[in-house]
Amino acid sequence: MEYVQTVLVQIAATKLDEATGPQGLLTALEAHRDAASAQRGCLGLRITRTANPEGNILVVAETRWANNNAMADYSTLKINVESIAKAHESETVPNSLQVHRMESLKSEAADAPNRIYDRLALALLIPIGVLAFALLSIYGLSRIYLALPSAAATPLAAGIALGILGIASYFSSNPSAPRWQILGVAGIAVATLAIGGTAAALYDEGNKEVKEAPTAVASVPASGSSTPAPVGAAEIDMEDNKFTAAGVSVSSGGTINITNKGVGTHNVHVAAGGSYAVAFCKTTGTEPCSKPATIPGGGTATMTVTLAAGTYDFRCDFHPTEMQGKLTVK
Ligand SMILES: [Cu+2]
Repeated sequence: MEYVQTVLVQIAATKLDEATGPQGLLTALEAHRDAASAQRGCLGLRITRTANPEGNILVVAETRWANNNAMADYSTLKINVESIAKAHESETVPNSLQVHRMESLKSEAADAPNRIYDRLALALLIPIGVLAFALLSIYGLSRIYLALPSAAATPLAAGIALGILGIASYFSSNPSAPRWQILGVAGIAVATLAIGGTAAALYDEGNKEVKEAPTAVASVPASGSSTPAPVGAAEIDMEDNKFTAAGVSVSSGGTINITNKGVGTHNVHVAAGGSYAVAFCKTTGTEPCSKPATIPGGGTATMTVTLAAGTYDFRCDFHPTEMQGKLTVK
C-alpha cells in the first residue's frame, strides 16, 4: 500500500516566466526534492505541469509515502509542497491550490520486486527448501527418537504429528495468513530440529566410549541358554525388547560382552542393592551399567562385574518390563 499527497495549483499564464525563474514556484519545488526525499517513509516526489498550455498552467506535485503516518507527518512540516505553493501565491491563480491525501489501490512499486521474488521462489527456493526441510526432519527426528526411551519417544512422536496436523489445518483454512506467520513457524521448526538433532547426536557420541579389549574373562557360560556361550566369555545378547537368555553367570571381577542384535536402543542395568536405585544407569554411577549406557541397534558393549557373589536382577532401562534377567556372580 502506498500513500500519495497530491498538490494541485495553477500558475497564471502571465506568471510562467516568474515561476520558472530563480525565485519562482517551479524552481522552489524542484529545490525541495531532496528535502522531501529525506523525510522518513518518503518514496519520492514527482512534479508535472500541463504540456503545451493555452492559458493557465496546472502544476501537480505528488509525494509518495510508504505509510499513512509518514504522509500525515509531512503535512505538518513547516516547509512542504503545500507551504511552498502558498509562499508563491503571487504567481498562482487565486483559490487554485488543492491538497489531496490519497492511497493507491495497488502499489506498483512494491509489486515489481515481489513478482521477481515469487517467480524465483516458486522455481527454486520452494523445492530446495522442502527437500532440505524433509532431510532435516528425517535426520533430526530420528536422532531425537533414538536418544529417548520408547516410553517418551512414542508420546513425543504422537504430539509432533498432532502439532503438524494442527498447523497444516490452520494454514489451509487461512490461505491469507501473513508471510511472517508461515516463516515464523518454519523457522521455529527448523531451529527445534537442528538443536534437538544436534543435542541428541552429541548425547549419543558421549555414550560411545572407546571399547577396551576384553581382558578379564569369565569362564561360566550363560545359564538358562540352550546354546552355551563360548568357553571363556560371559555374554548377554539382546534382540528387540528381549534378552536372548534368561540369565548369565560371571566370576567376580569378570567382564560380560554385550551384543545388541536388535534395531532399537537397549542397555543392561544391574540392581546391585536388590532394587534399581536410578531409572537409567550411568557408566559413572554406583550400579553396574553396560558401557556405553546406551547401546544403539547393532552395537556392542561390555560390563565389568565387581559385585560380591550372589544373584542379582538386571534389566534394560528402555524396556524395563519386557527385558529382565538374572546375573549370577561367583
Ligand atoms: Cu531394551
